[in-house]
Amino acid sequence: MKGDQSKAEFDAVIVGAGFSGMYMLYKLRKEGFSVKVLETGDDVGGTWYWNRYPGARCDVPSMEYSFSFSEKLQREWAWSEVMAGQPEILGYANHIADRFDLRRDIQFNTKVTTARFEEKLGVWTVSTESGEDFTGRFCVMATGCLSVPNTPVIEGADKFSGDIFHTGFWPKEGVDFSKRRVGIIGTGSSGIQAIPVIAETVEHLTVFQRTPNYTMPAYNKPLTEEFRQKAISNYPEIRREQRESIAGIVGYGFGFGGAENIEPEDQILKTTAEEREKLVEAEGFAAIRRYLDVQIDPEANELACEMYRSQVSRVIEDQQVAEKLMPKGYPIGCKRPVIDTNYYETYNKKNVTLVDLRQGGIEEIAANGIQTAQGFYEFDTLIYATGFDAMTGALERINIEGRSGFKLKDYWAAGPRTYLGLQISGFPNFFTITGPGSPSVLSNMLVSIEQHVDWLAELISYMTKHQYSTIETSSAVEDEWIAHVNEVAQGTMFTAKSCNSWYLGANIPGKPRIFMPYVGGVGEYRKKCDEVAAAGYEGFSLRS
Ligand code: NA7
Repeated sequence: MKGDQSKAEFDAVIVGAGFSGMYMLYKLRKEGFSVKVLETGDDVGGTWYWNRYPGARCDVPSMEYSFSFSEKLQREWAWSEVMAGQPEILGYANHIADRFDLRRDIQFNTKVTTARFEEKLGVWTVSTESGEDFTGRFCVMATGCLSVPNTPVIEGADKFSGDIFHTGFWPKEGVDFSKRRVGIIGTGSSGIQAIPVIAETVEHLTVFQRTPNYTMPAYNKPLTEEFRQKAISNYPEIRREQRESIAGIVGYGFGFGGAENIEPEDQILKTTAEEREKLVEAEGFAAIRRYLDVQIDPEANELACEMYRSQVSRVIEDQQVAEKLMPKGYPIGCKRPVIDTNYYETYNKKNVTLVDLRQGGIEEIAANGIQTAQGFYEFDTLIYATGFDAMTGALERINIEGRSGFKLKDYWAAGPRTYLGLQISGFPNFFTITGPGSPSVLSNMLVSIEQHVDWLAELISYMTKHQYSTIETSSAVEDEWIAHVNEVAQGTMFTAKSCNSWYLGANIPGKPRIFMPYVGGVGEYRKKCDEVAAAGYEGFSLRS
């Protein structure tokens, strides 16, 4: 063991074998450290392992939603579509595991229940549901941001007599929907992706919508070999731009339509109603992506919302249904943008019923359907597309104890506190990959994962070389970082008063309303992390 400075069995124990856990393992192993990865599932893939619902697809172009750390890997993996579907992304995760022989250091079917810092020994003991203990000098949480499905508490839920599924916990063998009458609750990304695909084969689909969403057509299509080769030869530039960008996405040669030629002077506030109407007629939803002021100016945003609603009414044949599908009262861009394929068109099908819960909410779930204040809807299969306890959920479900038995769950009772989304005061040698306070879910996750893992691997090598045994941040440093995270989020649509997103924890009853990710951009964030490292890990105390 390279860093054998303590009584730990491993240099690092990593929790989770999604993309972040896999890359952390690869990187640390390459540097000569001993690593054990513990994973609940029976294989790699994390989010893409669990979210197997029909229609599950990435909302980042696949050439960009890929790792850059291996030139061979990025040349040899041939994505088949502009936006890859879940089976292909899971295939990519498996390919990485095979190619770099990762599975030999991953223990599957292993649920971590506790991670405790043993102060006297200076090691982390990570314990599992089956009673095993693993010790590491470092403990790295690669537990994902959308890994704890949220099932709302609804009266009578246990009385439902048919099959029940959650999009975030979909059965491996899939579900045959033919001859089924299905009820689905939720119209976030998962619902919006699943609804059109399920509607294709189902006898009848009833959609229970609490809040209509803003969603843009994906314009997904097959990737040609010619385009792929061109992108590969441009990879050095694409990767550089990704790292310096806001969201880790260049949109190289893709664009969702309408957004390619935006100029800074393109402002919706400068347009007339007729111009806007003409544009929507010509370009559909894509017209709305043209304007830069929409993200920062509430008045501009409302004009974009009007354009959006006018396009909804064009696509939907029954205007009563169109009215139900129109988002109102909150801005475009407050929630995570949804990208869809044939979502609105689905409501023109005869076998699809939309229940707008704003006109009478769910009262209870019965054995054979849902009773709402506007009537009873009968079906035999229930799907929850009700999202996740995002960003903090997976961490708070593990009993994490730092110095003096200090519990993370207590420390975060009023909301998550971190320095750079990487470390928490009172928890030495403990790290979170893409944690709250880092760009994480606001960015291309693969870009952010690579940056966090590279930074952490360099830190662990530095500590080993200089014989430091612990690294720890302080609550004062956290305060400063949190103040900065809040400052940059102010004035954006993300934190608008009328916004209730999972970024804010607003989807989970009782969760503190805190804007969790860092909106300053992956480029700025990377710069900050590099400066911190260059200054001898400023904001952290290193001890021998
Ligand atoms: P989301 O975006 O959190 O969406 C969950 C949906 O479920 C949303 O429409 C909710 O309505 C709805 N919901 C939640 N609880 C209820 C109850 N009790 N009754 C009715 N409707 C309910 O989760 P997704 O899985 O779709 O997407 C998460 C991310 O995964 C996504 O952003 C991508 O990054 C990938 P609400 O809006 O709260 O009224």
